[in-house]
Amino acid sequence: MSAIMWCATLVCISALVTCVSTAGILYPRESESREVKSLDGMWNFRLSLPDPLVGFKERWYMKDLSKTGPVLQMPVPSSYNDVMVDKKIRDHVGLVWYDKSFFAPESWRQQGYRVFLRFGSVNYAAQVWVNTHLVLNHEIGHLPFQRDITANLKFGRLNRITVAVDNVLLATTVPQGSLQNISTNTGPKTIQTYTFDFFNYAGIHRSVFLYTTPVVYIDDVDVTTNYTEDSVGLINYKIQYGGSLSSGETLNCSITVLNNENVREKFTVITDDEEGLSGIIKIENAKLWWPYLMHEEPGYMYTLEIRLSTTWNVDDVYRLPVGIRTIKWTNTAFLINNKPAYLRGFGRHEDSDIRGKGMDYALVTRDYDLIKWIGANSYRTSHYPYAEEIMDFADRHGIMIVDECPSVDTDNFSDKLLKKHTTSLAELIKRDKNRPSVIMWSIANEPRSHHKEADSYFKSVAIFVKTLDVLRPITAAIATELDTDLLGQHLDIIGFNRYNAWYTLPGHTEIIQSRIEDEAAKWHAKHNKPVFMTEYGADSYAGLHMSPSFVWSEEYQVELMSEHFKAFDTLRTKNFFIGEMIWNFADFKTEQTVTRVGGNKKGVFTRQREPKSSAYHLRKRYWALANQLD
Ligand code: GCB
Repeated sequence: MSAIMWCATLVCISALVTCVSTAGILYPRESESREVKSLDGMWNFRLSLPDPLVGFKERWYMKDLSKTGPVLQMPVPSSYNDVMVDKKIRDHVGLVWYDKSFFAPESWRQQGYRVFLRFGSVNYAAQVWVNTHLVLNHEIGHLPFQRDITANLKFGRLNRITVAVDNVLLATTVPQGSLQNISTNTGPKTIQTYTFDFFNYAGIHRSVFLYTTPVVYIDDVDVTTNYTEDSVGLINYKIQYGGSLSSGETLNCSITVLNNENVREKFTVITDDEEGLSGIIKIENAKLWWPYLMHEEPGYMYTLEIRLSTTWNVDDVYRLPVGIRTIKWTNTAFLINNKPAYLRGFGRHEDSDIRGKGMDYALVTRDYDLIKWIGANSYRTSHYPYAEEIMDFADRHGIMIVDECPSVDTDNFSDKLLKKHTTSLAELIKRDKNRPSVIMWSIANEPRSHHKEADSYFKSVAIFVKTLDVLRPITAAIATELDTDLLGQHLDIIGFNRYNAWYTLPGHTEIIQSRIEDEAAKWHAKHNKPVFMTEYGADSYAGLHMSPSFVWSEEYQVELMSEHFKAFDTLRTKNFFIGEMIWNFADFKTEQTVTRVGGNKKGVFTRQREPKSSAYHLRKRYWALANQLD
């Protein structure tokens, strides 16, 4: 199979990728006017073999997948290339096909509902048919996409959804990859290669929902929050509706505020327009959203109950969780509710045995329990947006999120890539803009930012993000050397990744303290901006003990951390250093390489979420820091 052929596969899938849409992408929530039906469960599944385009050539979307040949049953959500033991599936490069039948109740038609089909994430590119009609194209994994499919449904009968998923990564995808042709004893073969250090999991990774709305419906809501000195919480809101009003029909929007016990709050609304689509809500004696351990009641969330009434249609009701807090940053500090915050956190991955990146509530619950057990208050969604269900936990537990787009290891700075990169940020910001937990937008991880094209490329990315959100700072995780980096100048807050005594001079933990102190100070001196460490760490093989400490042992990981802690303690006295995020929360799978033993082992927890010695060590530090600072 030639590379051209593979490219054709992807182009075929992504040809209809449209510009950034202005429509909303609110998370589906049940209400008096909305039903939500999950399509999670077992789906039919087939690899597109032997010819990657066979599914298109034979038009598999026109019939039941099971009628096209032998199918497997694949769980959704999950990564198909982690679930099965067949190596052919794990290593498959190119298209796979899914389909599922579902029932669309006749009552939906009778009530005049619109029906939306929504995917939380399909990695990497997806094309979706409903009853043979092409309804959706989406490129870039980790982000939701949806469409009103009412016109394509058969009510009172079974319907079929078919999804083609393409996991190929190229120079113009986000993240990037390339294909390589190799010869094997069974003939030529194309393999996917990439530079990033996590497994290229693929499939339908998050929940698939059908949800209904009235004909005129709440399409999007924008909120920003503030508060006055006399404890009045202020919520600026703006509502966008979808659907069109008939001639002579009027519309009215009303809001109720509920506290976290679902009891109506004392509030007033001052609307900007006759319809009540935008305005300001004032809540007396408001409780602020605080990060974990900065307050005895972290993650306090109100609910905005939004009711959209029209003359002739059914009212639409949507309940949006909202936390009231402010974010500010100066040349030296990051402040939440006007109080300087120090980030005690992690880099993480959506990764676990068997399900891959498949969203799993049990795992998410365990992870947040561990995050709180260890005394952390933050993490970076390295290296892509995490599931909305995961972000909900962050809101509710008061965990601060550095929200990252899927740009990893960027080494070409073409206009085509820039467009996709900014599209990923637009979709991310649209999805997460209302979340109090999101404190920064991370626009990249470790781009080759010494290339001269990186300057104008990242200038454009930063300007683009500011057109969408001026209230949160922009950051990135920089690995380029300080002297040659061209990205830092475009950020509000500098994040830097360094692996002293690991990739650089392994075994020599004595280099760490002075190097980190020196480098962090230089980043600040160069840009006059707050600085935090977005990655440092060492692999350790759980259960490997060596005395004196030796690379890969639990002891070495602990020792390396201790040396960083010394540097961080000095830096904290210098007044520009705003946080530390160890790499990584838990061990995770990577592509096969001889530098990884069953994956990356820099976790302080194993993949099964059991603590290594480093977890206890970090716990001691994070709790001590919390007690000093909060
Ligand atoms: C990095 C990358 C991260 C890797 C890590 C490592 O700099 O940002 O994706 O996993 O190093 O462990 O090598």
